[in-house]
Amino acid sequence: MAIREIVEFPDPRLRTKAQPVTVFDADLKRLVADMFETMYEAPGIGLAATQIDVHRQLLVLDVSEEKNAPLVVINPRIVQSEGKQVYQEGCLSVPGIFADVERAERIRVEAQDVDGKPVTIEADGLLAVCIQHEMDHLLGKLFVDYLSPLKRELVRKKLAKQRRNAEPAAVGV
Ligand code: GNR
Ligand code: NI
Repeated sequence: MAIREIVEFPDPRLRTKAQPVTVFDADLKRLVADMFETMYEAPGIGLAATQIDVHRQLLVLDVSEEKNAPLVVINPRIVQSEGKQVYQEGCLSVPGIFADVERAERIRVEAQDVDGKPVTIEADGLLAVCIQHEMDHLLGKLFVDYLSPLKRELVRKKLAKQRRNAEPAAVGV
């Protein structure tokens, strides 16, 4: 297992549209294991393959308090959605930024598990938010895209400043 580097906004690789997973083999299982390790270490409650520069329709989630409810979702499609909820979202690719986003309250998702077996997931509340957030990543979309262009520009500047302050120039001693 390995922790993978998480790509951050405004990196254009986050705009890549993911392709379906077609091969359910040992490589896929290794990729899923790396994604869980990367997500738990971050720590986050979800991770889309897009965020580690793998452009396949694959996401992992664990919205439990105890971090004992791992969920793998492959080639997901939302087949039903109802209601509305607003949740203050964050994103590992947009670190330190939080903003309210409106999404469906309840969704039904048809997907596949790591063996390729069809699964149906009924989700509401935070799990529904997280699945919709991750599915956006697979389309090259970020939660900051729901903000006004002005606010998005402020986010970009704040991230640039955070990076300047976090990474002092490497000078020898
Ligand atoms: O860790 C995460 N927390 C979170 C909080 C509110 C709404 C969505 C999320 S997903 C995020 C991890 C992430 O960036 N997944 O793509
Ligand atoms: Ni995210």
